[in-house]
Amino acid sequence: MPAAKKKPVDKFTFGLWTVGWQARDPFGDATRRALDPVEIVENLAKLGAYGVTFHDDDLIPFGSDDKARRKHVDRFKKALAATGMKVPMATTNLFTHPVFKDGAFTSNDRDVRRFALRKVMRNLDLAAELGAETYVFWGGREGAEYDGAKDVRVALDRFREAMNTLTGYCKERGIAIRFALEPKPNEPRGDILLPTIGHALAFIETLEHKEMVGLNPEVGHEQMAGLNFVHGIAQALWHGKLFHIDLNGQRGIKYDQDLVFGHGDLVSAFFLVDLLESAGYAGPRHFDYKPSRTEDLDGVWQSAAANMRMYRLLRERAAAFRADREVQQAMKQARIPELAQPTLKKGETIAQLLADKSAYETFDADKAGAGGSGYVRLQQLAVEHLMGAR
Ligand code: DIG
Ligand code: MN
Ligand code: MN
Repeated sequence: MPAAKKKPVDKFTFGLWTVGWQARDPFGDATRRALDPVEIVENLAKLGAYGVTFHDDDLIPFGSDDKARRKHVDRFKKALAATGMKVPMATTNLFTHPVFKDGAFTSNDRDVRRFALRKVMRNLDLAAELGAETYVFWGGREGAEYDGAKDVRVALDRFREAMNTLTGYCKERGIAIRFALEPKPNEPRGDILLPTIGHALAFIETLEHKEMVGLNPEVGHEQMAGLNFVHGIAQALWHGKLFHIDLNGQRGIKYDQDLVFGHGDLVSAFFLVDLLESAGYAGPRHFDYKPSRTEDLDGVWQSAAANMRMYRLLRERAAAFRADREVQQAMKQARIPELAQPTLKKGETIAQLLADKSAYETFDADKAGAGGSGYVRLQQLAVEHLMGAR
């Protein structure tokens, strides 16, 4: 397989577990053969991807001895070198093996918790060896099906202890990597701890090395909870905590679909790209999706290419939307630029506000409430750009 020729302009990355998913689900066997990590690296490089990401077990089968581990790593590194592919992010599989069936960092079984910490430490060393800048923590098994099974207050103590221990490990070892928590409300657990961006942001503030810890939000995960992903990303950016992002598609509040990016709520995907681009988000555009179980291997590679094409198309359309004079005019009419103006005048005191009769005593609330915003016209312009109708 020829290595990728030109250096990719976009930092599009994929998890080994995405295109490598054999499409086993709770109701059916695999419909595809396993893909070797080297085959994945070569195929994604050919499609123009920038890099790959991995869980330890995606690359090194669980339980491999050190010799086998080194062999897997070395052939992976050879493929990376041959194709120029990068590894911007790594993470740990703390959810497949039955040992984690009741969680990893928050398992009631203390020995499991200690095993989980050591498993992450080993993979943090490998992440550093491969030059990863971000280390993701998706707590897929941290949770419960029954409220009596887990005292969440105590579970959060253990989760915080794990984070403090692991950030301490990185500091001790001089591993310059940032942690990114990935929230999800449920599945595979009935309820997962730190279920949304909001919960995770609050939790991060309690950590010993909170400056090292941010977020890796996933489109479908917030949408599974019925939340607005664009708003969640905006708040993550506002906190300076958008360290990484998992892009995919989700069609409403149901099981985690992990569709191709944009194949779920397309209008939301349009405004997400508009936000990421206008905010100058410089991190990888990481696709954490699953090629549908109905697809063969040709379909797998077509789906990978579709993710990147969707992002590029949406970026073009969002730029055209912003450049459209009619849109700019509609934004002005909706007084969107005015929101950026502070409510108080520079240096205005409480006394001065209280003395300003126009702010209350003579304020005409009926007149102010009568005006129309023109948001619908603005939305129509956005959707017409999205549809290529402008
Ligand atoms: C699922 O959305 C999770 C796992 O695939 C992985 O731990 C993480 C990395 O992006 N996403
Ligand atoms: Mn998902
Ligand atoms: Mn994810």
